Amino acid sequence: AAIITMAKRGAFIVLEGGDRCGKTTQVALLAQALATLGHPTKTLKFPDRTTKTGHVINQYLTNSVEVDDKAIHLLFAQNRREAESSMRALLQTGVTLIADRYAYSGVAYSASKGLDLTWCQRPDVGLPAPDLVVYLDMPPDAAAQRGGYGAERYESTQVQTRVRSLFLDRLRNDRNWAVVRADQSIEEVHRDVMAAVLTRAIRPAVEEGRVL
Ligand code: T5A
Ligand code: NA
Repeated sequence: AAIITMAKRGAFIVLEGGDRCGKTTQVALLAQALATLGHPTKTLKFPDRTTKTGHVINQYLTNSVEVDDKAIHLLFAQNRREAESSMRALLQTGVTLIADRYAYSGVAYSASKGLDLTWCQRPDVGLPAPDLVVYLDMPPDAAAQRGGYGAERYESTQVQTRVRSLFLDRLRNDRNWAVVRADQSIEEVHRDVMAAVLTRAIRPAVEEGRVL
């Protein structure tokens, strides 16, 4: 039979969680593992602190400027919007995208300050939706023990507790979410992330290479 060579859309995977839960570590390990399995892979990080909006966001997070709660919310959303067209182009050419935070962080952190949840969701409407969100769940007390914790704006147990409960609400209500315990060793977290990704975002290799 003829082989149909239409490029398959890449998978879009997001890792979410509270501060210091290990997202950056796990995004890198996941990207490496998927590349080894033959999937062209690209990683993204939100906020992207390298753009103009990212520069202001970085100043805000490091407490060197104050910005109105609603205004900074819109700036985080704009920072994602800047990446939209390149994300779509990559997915279309078959690249698997792995994002370190996404619009869900935008909603959880802003809503934790008392902003209306529906209002918080609005500026991200229309962005590509992930195939799978892996939520790295970390008790705030355990996160506080990790290196570097406490340096940035939202890194307090009080804020992290509110953020976590907003993430857990989302997890309960969205079937595209999977939860992984983040208070395990790096290798154990990676094993659980891989299991979720291979069963729920990437079709198992056995299916892909199916023969008669
Ligand atoms: N935010 C973000 C908003 O308010 N609105 C938005 O729209 C968005 C997108 C910046 C902040 O902005 C907020 C949320 C944040 O408060 P960020 O730049 O992603 O977001 O900052 P963090 O989430 O704090 O990222 P970190 O780099 O601090 O933490 P990670 O990426 O979760 O964790 P990682 O991998 O860097 O690990 C942290 C430390 O723990 C160790 C690592 O070696 C490192 O030292 N570690 C482990 N130690 C023991 N066991 C493990 N399993 C470990 N895994 C990692
Ligand atoms: Na941080």
